[in-house]
Amino acid sequence: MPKTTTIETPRYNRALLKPRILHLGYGAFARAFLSTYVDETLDRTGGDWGVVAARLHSGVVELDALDARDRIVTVVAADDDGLLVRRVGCLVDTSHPGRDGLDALLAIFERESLSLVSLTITEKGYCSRAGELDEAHPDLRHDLANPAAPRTAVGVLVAGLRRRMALDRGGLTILSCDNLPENGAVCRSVVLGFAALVDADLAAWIAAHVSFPCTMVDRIVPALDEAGRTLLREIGVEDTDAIVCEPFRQWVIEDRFVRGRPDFDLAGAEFVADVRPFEEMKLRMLNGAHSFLAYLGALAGHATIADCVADPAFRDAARDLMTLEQAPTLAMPDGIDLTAYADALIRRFSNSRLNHRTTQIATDGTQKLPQRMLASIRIHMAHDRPWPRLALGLAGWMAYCRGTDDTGTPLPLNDPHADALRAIAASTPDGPAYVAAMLEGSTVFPADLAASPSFREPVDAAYRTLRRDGARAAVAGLGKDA
Ligand code: CS2
Repeated sequence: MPKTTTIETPRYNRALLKPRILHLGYGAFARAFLSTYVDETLDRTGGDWGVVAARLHSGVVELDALDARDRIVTVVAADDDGLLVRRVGCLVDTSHPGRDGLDALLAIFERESLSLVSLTITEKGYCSRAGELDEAHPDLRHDLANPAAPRTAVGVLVAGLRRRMALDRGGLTILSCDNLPENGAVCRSVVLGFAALVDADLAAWIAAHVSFPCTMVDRIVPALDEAGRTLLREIGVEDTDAIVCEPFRQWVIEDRFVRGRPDFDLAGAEFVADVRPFEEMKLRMLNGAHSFLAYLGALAGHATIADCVADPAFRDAARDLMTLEQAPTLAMPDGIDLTAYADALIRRFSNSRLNHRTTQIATDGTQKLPQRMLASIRIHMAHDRPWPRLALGLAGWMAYCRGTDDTGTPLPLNDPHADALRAIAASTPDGPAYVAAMLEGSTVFPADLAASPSFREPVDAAYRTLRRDGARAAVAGLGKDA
């Protein structure tokens, strides 16, 4: 049993809540992150900031389960010191187009009370390419041809805002909570890009009335597995979709809300004028190290991030990646100590309660690698500095995409471009020809990088070492000749 278990329940009057926030993509992260911040703010202030939890694709069963228990969400923050169980009460409704019809979801945009639409739709949900609307995206093409019956979050946002404009309900704030650099700007660009293609007046109205603050979000929230369920049973939590996550959380937000906002700072959020340095720090140091450990760890047979950092070779390499190859690319405001940040991350990664699977973090590599690794590599290339750990991280992703670990055990490949990646692996023998084909055909590498010998050579060399020595030895060898 854990050392201490504390249970918190809502202290505010749930009867006062109204649908003021619509959250699209209400999965594990949103439960543990957005709802906890809203809930703790309500504890301090009371008020009417209720949340409607929406999913667009999967998730009907989870939303039904939430409705069945009065929409109380159980979030368990766990580490080796103990557990904090929070019964989150801020949900006022759930919505799913596949269950309730699209009209019911779009009607929420018509509500006078609606002030904020928050998003956790993952990197791929933005249907963007280099920060702009990817008009070739198959789902977007569907939505552009059928703007009243959208499938994508971007199409839903534009259709919802159209309803709002038609009823003259006023603007609102769209708050991206995904791990993308300048997530608010990307969101604005895809929403305006889509709107401009379907209705120029709507695009102008959105530009004038809707704000898209950028945010940096951070809390490690693994998918719940058997170990998590066992822990929940031990402490008497019966919700099958309760969340086990780390105690740490950080939310840095640009304070540009056009229709009010909860005082999230009372729950620990930081409002700043420019989120960019914090986003870059988190994306490169935390998420970059995560991806490095995920691909190379999975190849070496490590099931979880905690297993990786229990292995000294991986722990040292992850810390060196952060301090030697990511921190030097960052320009932080005074008072931020990146070495201390790296040490804190290694401690968070060691949380043995979390069971954060390397194969979970390995998903969607094509969407993650640019901001987690390529951005820093460009900076090193411009300064003529070596980047062996980032190169090995990219090589690890390429090797992972071939579908087996170093002992031949299959690895799951989940990625929007998985078919194309599998086709490259199937048609190219492992080795330099495969690296070349991935550099050119995987959609990850911009043409200028893929064509640059000073980019190709380190990746190629890292891949050779990885295949010759295996992932563990390649990771252990990092820094030996530095
Ligand atoms: C992880 C993130 O799955 C992943 O790619 O790197 O979900 C990570 O756990 C969060 O960003 C932590 O805030």
